[in-house]
This record gives sequence, structure tokens and C-alpha cells, in this order.
Amino acid sequence: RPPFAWDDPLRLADELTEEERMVWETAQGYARDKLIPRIVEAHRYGRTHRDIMPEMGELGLLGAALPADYGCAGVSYVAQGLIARAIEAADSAYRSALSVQSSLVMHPIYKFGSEDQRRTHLPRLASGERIGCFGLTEPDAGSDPGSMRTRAEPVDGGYRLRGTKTWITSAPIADICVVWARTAPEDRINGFILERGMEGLSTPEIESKAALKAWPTGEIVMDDVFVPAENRLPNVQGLKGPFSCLTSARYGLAWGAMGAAEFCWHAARSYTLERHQFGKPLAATQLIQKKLADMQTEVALGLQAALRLGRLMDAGEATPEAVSMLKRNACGKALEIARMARDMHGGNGISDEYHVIRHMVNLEAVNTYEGTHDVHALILGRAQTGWSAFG
Ligand code: TGC
Ligand code: FAD
Repeated sequence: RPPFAWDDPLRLADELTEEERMVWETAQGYARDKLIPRIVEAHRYGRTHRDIMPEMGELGLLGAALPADYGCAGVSYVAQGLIARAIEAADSAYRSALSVQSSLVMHPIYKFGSEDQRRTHLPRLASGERIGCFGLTEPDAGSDPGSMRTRAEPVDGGYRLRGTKTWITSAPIADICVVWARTAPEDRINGFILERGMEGLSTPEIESKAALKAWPTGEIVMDDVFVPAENRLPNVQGLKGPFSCLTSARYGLAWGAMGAAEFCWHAARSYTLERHQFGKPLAATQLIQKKLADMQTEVALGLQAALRLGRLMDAGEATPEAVSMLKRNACGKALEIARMARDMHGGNGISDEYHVIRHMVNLEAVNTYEGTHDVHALILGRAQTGWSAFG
């Protein structure tokens, strides 16, 4: 009889390459030694440790699947997913910082930028010296980015951008903003790289957040900002530009949310083994064991699915619909697991010292951004019935 590993029942570790295992161990070690020790305070007081970006850069974790020519690690998409899993086990806000930098800023510059834009921006984003943000959502355009109002008007030598983006991860501390705007005269959506210091550009912080408090979120306010023509991303027009960035980021969430879920499951197991009530460990009761079995099953299945999706990404065969399915499943299941783990910690589960309530509130946001749980259901519904339920 082969041995059964309770924490890796489907033997995910055996399916990784040597390089992927090394990346996983590096990211996991970093999260354990450098992120988890400072997260309770960072989340409680809303403190931003900006230095995590150069730290992650130094380890090759930023834009990890992009080519080495631009200062990136050039590893597989599976390895990129494993990085998200390790970082989100520490905190979803730190994985958010990583995802935005890698998938929503470096990815569009690599995929849609000029060679000049790649050489100027990618190495400094890969090292974490510079921080980027991604502006798609607006106060009146969230699930429906096609209704955005931000406009770019062509003027001598470039464009003038006017509009407001909101709920933008990293905006208050970003050096550059990749902004999507409806562009005259064709009225098609284009991407622009805005730089801090441009006249008319400001990035106020949203102070009211109850989740993801360890990394800032804000607005991008553009009051007739002049953007030189060479800052437009030349190789894409239309919504497929921002949407293809979302596909890359959502793929990361399929792994990342499972990392948070895995942390909560392990925490619940340890806590209920230690905690005695009615003369025995809580973990010796049937109800607790059923919950642990449910957590173990969902995490094992979710990680196997993420691995399969990663292999498809690496082969260039992944579809946006498959990515929607796993983003939705991972976030929804992780949120359920975090709530269950919180309950299994009893009163102590209310204290942030035990981590699970922080994961729980964070996952509420993760279940909403990058397309809400229900919007992904509608994407899948449209793909299997041929009927769009959006409009
Ligand atoms: P639709 O007609 O579906 O598509 C318009 C064009 O885009 C193409 N397309 C995609 N291309 C690549 N990847 C994808 N995932 C794509 N989805 C669509 C599509 O083929 C079409 O191309 P073309 O050439 O025919 O024009 O557009 P729609 O307006 O009907 O879209 C509907 C819907 C709901 C799917 C879409 O609007 C949507 O996904 N809404 C959710 C919005 C969202 O996810 N926003 C995320 C903002 S960023 C964020 O939250 C970052 S948080 C990060 C963090 O902190 O970790
Ligand atoms: P709405 O679209 O108003 O949705 C409200 C509710 O209505 C949801 O339950 C939704 O599922 C439901 N709904 C919407 N349409 C339909 C429909 N047709 N049928 C049935 N139900 C529907 N955006 C960026 O561009 N860049 C970022 O970096 C970024 N970071 C974020 C960070 C945080 C912490 C948060 C909370 C958000 C961030 N976002 C970012 C924005 C995020 O992508 C949006 O919040 C999300 O897409 C949902 O949009 P909305 O908030 O406008 O909700």
C-alpha cells in the first residue's frame, strides 16, 4: 500500500518539474520567513511594506513567466501559479500586489507594448524598483468595463486623458499606471502608460477598506493629463486588450485562493488537534473531521485543476472560459473554507492573531475582483448556451 500524505493526497508534488519545485520552495520559504511574521501588524494597522516588491523582485517572483531578456525569470506558468499559491498563503493583499505587477502591468507591456516600452519598463518592474497599477474599473463601470467613460483625445504629440478609475490596487504608491481609455476619433479602447508626476494625475487612497489592508488601493484621477504618443500601447485595440490581461491574472487566482484555503485548512487542523473540549481534542469529533475532510477534498481538487490549467497555459491551449471556471471555483471554495476554519477556531477565530479571520475578509474581496463569482457564472452560461445574460 503506498503511503497516504494527508496534506498532498493526490501527490501534486510528484507532478512538478525540478525547476517548479525549486520555485515553489523559494516562494514558500519567503512567505514563511518574511511575510507571515509582519502580516498581523500590517493588516491590523493598514501598514504598507513597500519593500516587499524589491524583495520579491530579487527572488525572481515578479513577472516570472516572462522572458529572461527583460530581467524576468522565464519560468513556466505552473511555476508562476505556485508563486501565487505560496504568497497568498501569507496574505491575499501581498498576492494582489504580485498579480497586478506581473499580470496586469508587465504582461500588457510585454504583449502589447513597443520594444522601447518593454526595454524601458520591464526590467525595473521585474526588480520591484518600480511599482505599476492597472486602471480598468470606474465608479460607474465595474462588471461592465465596456461602459467606461475615461476618454483620450488626440492632441499635438499625444493624447489628453480625462476620467476616473477606482478600486485600483497599488495606485497610491504606483510609479506607473496602465490605463484603458475610450479613444477618439474611432471611440475604440486603447491602453496608455501614465507616469507619476504627469500634470493633472493624482492617485488618492481608499481609506475605508475592511479587507486587503496590508496593501493600498486607490483611484486614478486624470484631469486632462497629457500623455505622449509613445506612451500608447501600440499593439492592441478594443476590450480584448484589458480582458486578456485579466485572463492571466485570473489564472493566478485559481492557484492563489487555493493557497489561502490551504493555510486555513492546516490552521483548523492544528487548532482542533490542540484544543480540548468535553475531555478530548476537538479533532476527535465527527463534525470537525467531516469539515476537515471537506477542506482537504476541495483544496486537493482545486490544486489539481489549477495544475491542469497551468499546463494548458504553458501549451498555449488555455481558454478564457476555463480560466473563469477555475477563478470562480477557487475563490468561492476558498471563502467557504476560510469561514469554516474561522468557526472551528471558536472565539479565538475572531482574533487576528490566529490569521483565519484575516483570510476570510480578504477572500470576500478576492471573490469580487477580477470578475465577480456571478459574472464568471454568466461567462460560463453564455459559453454553454449561446445566450448572453449580461445585457
Ligand atoms: P465581450 O463581447 O465578451 O468581449 C469583448 C472582446 O474581448 C474579447 N474577450 C477576451 N479576450 C481575451 N481574454 C478574455 N478573457 C476575453 N473576454 C472577452 C472578446 O473575444 C471580444 O473580442 P473582439 O475582438 O470580438 O472584440 O465583452 P462584454 O462587454 O460582453 O464582456 C462581458 C464580460 C462580463 C465578460 C466582461 O465585461 C468581464 O469580464 N467583466 C468583469 C470585469 C472584470 O473582471 N474586471 C476586473 C478589473 S481588474 C481587477 O479587478 C484587478 S484586482 C487584482 C488584484 O488586486 O489582484
Ligand atoms: P458591480 O458590477 O456593480 O456588481 C455588483 C453586484 O452585481 C455583484 O454581485 C455582481 O456579481 C452583480 N452583477 C453585475 N452584473 C450582473 C448581471 N449582468 N447579472 C447579475 N448580476 C450582476 N479594478 C481594476 O481595474 N484594477 C484593479 O487593480 C482593481 N483592484 C481592486 C481591488 C479591490 C480590493 C477591489 C474590491 C476591487 C478592485 N478592482 C480593480 C475592481 C473590481 O474588478 C470590481 O470591483 C469588480 O469587477 C466588480 O465591479 P463592481 O464593484 O462595480 O460591482
